[in-house]
Amino acid sequence: MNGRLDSSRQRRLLLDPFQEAKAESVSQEEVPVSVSLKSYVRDQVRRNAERFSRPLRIARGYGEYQKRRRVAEAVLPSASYDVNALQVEGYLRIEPPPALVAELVAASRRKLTDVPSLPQSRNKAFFSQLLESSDLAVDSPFMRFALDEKLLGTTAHYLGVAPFLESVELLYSKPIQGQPAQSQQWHRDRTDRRIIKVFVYAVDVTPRQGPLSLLSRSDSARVPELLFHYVPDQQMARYVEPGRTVALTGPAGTTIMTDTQACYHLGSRCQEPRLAYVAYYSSGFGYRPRERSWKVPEVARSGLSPLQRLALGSL
Ligand SMILES: O=C(O)CCC(=O)C(=O)O
Repeated sequence: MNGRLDSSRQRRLLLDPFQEAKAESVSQEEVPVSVSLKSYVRDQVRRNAERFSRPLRIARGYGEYQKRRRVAEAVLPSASYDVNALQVEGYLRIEPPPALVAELVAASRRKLTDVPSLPQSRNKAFFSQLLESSDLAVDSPFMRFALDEKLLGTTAHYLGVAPFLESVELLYSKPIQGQPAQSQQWHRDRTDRRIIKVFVYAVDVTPRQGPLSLLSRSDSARVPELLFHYVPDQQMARYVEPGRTVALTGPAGTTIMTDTQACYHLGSRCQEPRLAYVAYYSSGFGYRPRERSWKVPEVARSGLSPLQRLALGSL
């Protein structure tokens, strides 16, 4: 499905943006899953080696790290959502200003309608990431949401440092046949000691749209460390009763903050398409190099707060 939209497809998408991809659902068989002892050992070695890179990164960027700590300490409790719930449960439903959410939902839906073709994620048959670099100007609805001062303040409180914005994505999840694969299976994002992902649904999400589903921090802690990265349901059931899964359903605009490093999670087990915006924050000094560097024009920079500048890696 390449090329510009013909007018009949444009009409269909406008009438029901989710109908078309349903018809184009792909088969899970297209994603090869090879689980072997070799890949297990490679995964474990990589996981542990990556952890050791964090102190080295902090040593190399010590001045910036200290600045991130100072800025986080200066965040007032009133400028933050309930960080305690995040500490205890590992996730939190929040209610950002309704106008900000409505603008993001509308922009997300427009993006889906306007996209000339659904880009195929390299390794996940069920995902299309719809945002392009032109959507990520500092004043775009996608970035203004990610740079919301209260969201950054809460994340700073939780991480203990002013966060770095690793990525902003608009994920269109398609129904596919076959067994759950990759992030449709239980996993934790082992990329930093703590991270925050903020999900905003751009459509109503019921169990049919494959909600983000997770285990609380304490339930997640019951799962042994030495498992494969992706844990099938049957194996997870040995450690945590399936009934304890928290399926985060909700109407369009539902906004969830979660530490996907601490909490086992999965999602996109869709029977009907889902559209979700995801902003991902780390300390900027995690187990891996930063996912990207942001280019902030000088004129835009002067209008940003210290938290916003640090989120963009600009000191
Ligand atoms: O598709 C989903 O809801 C899960 C996404 C996920 O696993 C992640 O962002 O880490």
